[in-house]
Amino acid sequence: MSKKFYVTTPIYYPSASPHLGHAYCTTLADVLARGKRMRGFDTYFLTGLDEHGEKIQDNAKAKGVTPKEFVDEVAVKFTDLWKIMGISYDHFIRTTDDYHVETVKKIFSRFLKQDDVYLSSYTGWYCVHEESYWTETQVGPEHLCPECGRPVEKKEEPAYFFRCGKFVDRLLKFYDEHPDFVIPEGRKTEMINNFIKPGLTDLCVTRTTFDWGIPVEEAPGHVIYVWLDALTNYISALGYLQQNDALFKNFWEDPDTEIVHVIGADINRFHTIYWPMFLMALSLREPSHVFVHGLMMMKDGKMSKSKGNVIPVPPLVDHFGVDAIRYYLTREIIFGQDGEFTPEQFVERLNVDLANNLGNLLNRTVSMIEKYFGGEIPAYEGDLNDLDKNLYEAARETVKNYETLSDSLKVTEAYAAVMDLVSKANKYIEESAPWALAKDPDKKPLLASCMAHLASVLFLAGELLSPILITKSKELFDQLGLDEDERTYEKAVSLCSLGGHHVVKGSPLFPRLDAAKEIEFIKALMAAPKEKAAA
Ligand code: ME8
Repeated sequence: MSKKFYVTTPIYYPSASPHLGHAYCTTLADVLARGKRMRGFDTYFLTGLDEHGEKIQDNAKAKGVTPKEFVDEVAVKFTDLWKIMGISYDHFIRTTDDYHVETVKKIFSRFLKQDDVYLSSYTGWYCVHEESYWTETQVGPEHLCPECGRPVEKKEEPAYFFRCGKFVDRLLKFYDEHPDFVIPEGRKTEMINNFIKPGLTDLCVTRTTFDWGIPVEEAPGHVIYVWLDALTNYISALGYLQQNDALFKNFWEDPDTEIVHVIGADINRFHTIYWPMFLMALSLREPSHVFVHGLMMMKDGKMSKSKGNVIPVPPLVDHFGVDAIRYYLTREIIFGQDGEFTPEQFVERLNVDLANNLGNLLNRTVSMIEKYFGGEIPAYEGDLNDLDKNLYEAARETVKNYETLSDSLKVTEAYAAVMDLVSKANKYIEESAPWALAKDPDKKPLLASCMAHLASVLFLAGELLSPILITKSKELFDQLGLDEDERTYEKAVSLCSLGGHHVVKGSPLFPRLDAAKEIEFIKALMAAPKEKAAA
């Protein structure tokens, strides 16, 4: 198993402020990155912005600023959001960054030299909103964009094209040899049936009708068209074709690095068809996985800035705390499926899982250790009965499942497994009935064993959940009286004895929410007027 991990999010369009949909994808990638770092993997986590293109140019014009001024302003909103969401990226790329521009130009020159791109003229149905050309069949008799449903326009212009036909057989062979390249696999079948089988048309990679893009040195008037520019970010950020390419060597060139692109289903085609082809043309290795997550939906369809039905994240974080939002995003939408955001489910999820399950387990355990043992965690002296033994077995099993599930990118399931252990620990309290054991002095060893087991399992749960609960896991460790240097993955998974540690009761980790009040609060946020991206 490789000990190097490179994870990326899409680079978002800074056409309007980020919303919960962007936070969803970025949080998933962050949870993956933190989970791997926690387990000692050499990890690199990239996110950023896709700043070129006609839409940005139009938005800037409408605002009376230059495109660069426009993107500079929105970029701060993204970096500010990632700060409050605790996103632990190693690098934030902007496609207007000089090093990226340099790499893209070099790649285009190489494609030109290799005859992978050629000059032609393009006539097609173009959707300004999706920045995509579509075929006659795709737009249908009504000439509507198959992605967003808006009217498309017929366009003709000189353009360079990437020869997809040259790579299609290699791509299919690659799919065959790497059945887990696209996760979930159904997303690959979609690509084969909808795009490859009907006959893949060559991809337009330059444009001449706007100039907000990377200029093509060899063909004045052409700018690199959005997807070649955007997809290259995954390697330009590491220094590909630049003087300092140490990161590229370490993370991309090493065939053992696990490379994961986390994306939404809307951009699947670009990541699973064209990106591998570009890499083949460059004789570079392919990513290990493209992880296609579902979309966050609202009652009226996909949450999106052009619809204006977005939920702003800062007031949510401010009100519920960063950990609660991170937990909701990771846990609620099952990976690979779309999920609808409703205030009712949001509050319910936080109350059931965080307040009633995890918060309650910590609260009860710390209170009992105070009450029965003066606050000192008793030493573990073996599993004294079947209940103890079963709990530790479940804990060991959880670690195994957690690792396997997170390594196969089943993020929701990995954390659900940990929460399941927390439920088992609560049940263990009911079954062990420590309050009854406490009444009989002969049962003191059993009582001690129960507390020792609970403390170790809480330490384990806190550690496994720490990639999500980035602040509350620390509070949990504080309440268990753990020193900073003891809070390691190895120690937590060893289920070692915490005997002798002094618990420190704190405020509840996740106080129970007043559902009616909180639902009203979220509904008011949803109803507040929002900025709408020009479409
Ligand atoms: O497509 N639910 O940028 P973009 C979940 N620049 N995820 C959502 C979402 C929602 N409602 N809305 C957006 C682009 N996303 C290109 C990408 S990559 C080389 C270039 C997330 O700003 C989701 O991950 O439109 C989706 O794929 C991405 O934002 C699209 O972001």
